[in-house]
Amino acid sequence: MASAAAGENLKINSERLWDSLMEMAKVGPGVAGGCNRQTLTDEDAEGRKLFQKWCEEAGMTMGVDAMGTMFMTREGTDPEALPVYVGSHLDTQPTGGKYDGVLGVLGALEAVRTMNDLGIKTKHPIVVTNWANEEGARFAPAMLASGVFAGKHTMDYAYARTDLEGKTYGEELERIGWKGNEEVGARKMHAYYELHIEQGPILEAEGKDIGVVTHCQGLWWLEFTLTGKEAHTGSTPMAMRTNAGLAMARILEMVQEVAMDHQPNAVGGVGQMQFNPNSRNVLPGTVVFTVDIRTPSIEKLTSMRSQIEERAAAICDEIGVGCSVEPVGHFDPVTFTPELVSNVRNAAEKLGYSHMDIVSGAGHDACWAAAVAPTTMIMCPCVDGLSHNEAEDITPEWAAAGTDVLMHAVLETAEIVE
Ligand code: HGY
Ligand code: MN
Ligand code: MN
Repeated sequence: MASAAAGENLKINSERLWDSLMEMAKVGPGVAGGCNRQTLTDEDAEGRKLFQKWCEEAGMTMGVDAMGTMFMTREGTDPEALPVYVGSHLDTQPTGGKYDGVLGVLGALEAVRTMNDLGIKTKHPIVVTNWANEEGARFAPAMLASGVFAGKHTMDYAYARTDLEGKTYGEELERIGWKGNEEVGARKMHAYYELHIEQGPILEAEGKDIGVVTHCQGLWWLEFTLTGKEAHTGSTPMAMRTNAGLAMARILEMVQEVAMDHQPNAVGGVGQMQFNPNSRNVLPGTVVFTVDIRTPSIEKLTSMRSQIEERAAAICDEIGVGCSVEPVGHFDPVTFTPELVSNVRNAAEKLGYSHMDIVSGAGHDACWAAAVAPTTMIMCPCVDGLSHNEAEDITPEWAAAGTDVLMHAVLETAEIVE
């Protein structure tokens, strides 16, 4: 089949893409229509095998690194040329959606499938990538494997991360049989592209098909451990209590206040908390929770963190509760590579898709890829901006538009060979 000229408005096979998304969604199903395919679980292993099968059917060869990240290579014509990497993640939140991360991985696969259909050759190889443990839901921090790849975390730190049952990343990676032999970060990238659902309301509200992602907001995950005194919730007089639960409640309220004081474009909240001993009639001895704060402004990020830590210490002093804080996740605001951002914008223009520049609210593996290679992202809308919820939803048209733009931007960088 004649290879297509770069200028032609090539389109991917949207039915095939949608079928693959629906097929992958059956692996590690949730209880309300979404997915529970948490990293390094048996469900994750099953999803990896399905992805490997599809990629090998598309003529790609697999490499796996020691963090379990999967690299599926489509050869280029110039073996000396560094590859263009394109991907995202297949792991999900415990009550995740069908598209967060998955669209980026299977969209990249669909782009390769379409290149195969059209007999397109590229100078640079193309590597479709499934980053391990993007979510950080089971093993904090988020984007752990891409963080090791970018030299932000050591392998020892990563392997020692534990889930709520005390299992370590290293043990679980061995158990599911996906510990690869490649040195993490040894691969060099010519460029990295990532397609992702927006996970926010802007594109849908503005009626835009494509988000041209120029930046990603920065983040701190601050894990607080508050130490109170276990005591009977019934017979202990109020004046005699050292109540870590009360301190936690006041800190949560304060985090909300600090985030609102830093508007616009700042967020703060808590998603995970453990009471110990977590018994209905025992005041907690310890309360452990992680504060998640984010903003595109490095000044605001620094200011929010210091205000929250100072005010939390004062709250705990007043109640007589011990307070320790450990940062368990961080990246500064990211600026993506202008040349690649232009490729995305030009592709959307050429294909006739409405588009707007956008800053990513969520963190992505692209945030760490940007530390080691020219990098950018493409976003598609999601219904009501909802994500990290089993009701997460997109339309086949949004999925196809995002994947069309991804393919064109990748081809621009990978250079079609006539
Ligand atoms: O936390 C995040 O932003 C991403 O979903 N891991
Ligand atoms: Mn994601
Ligand atoms: Mn996510």
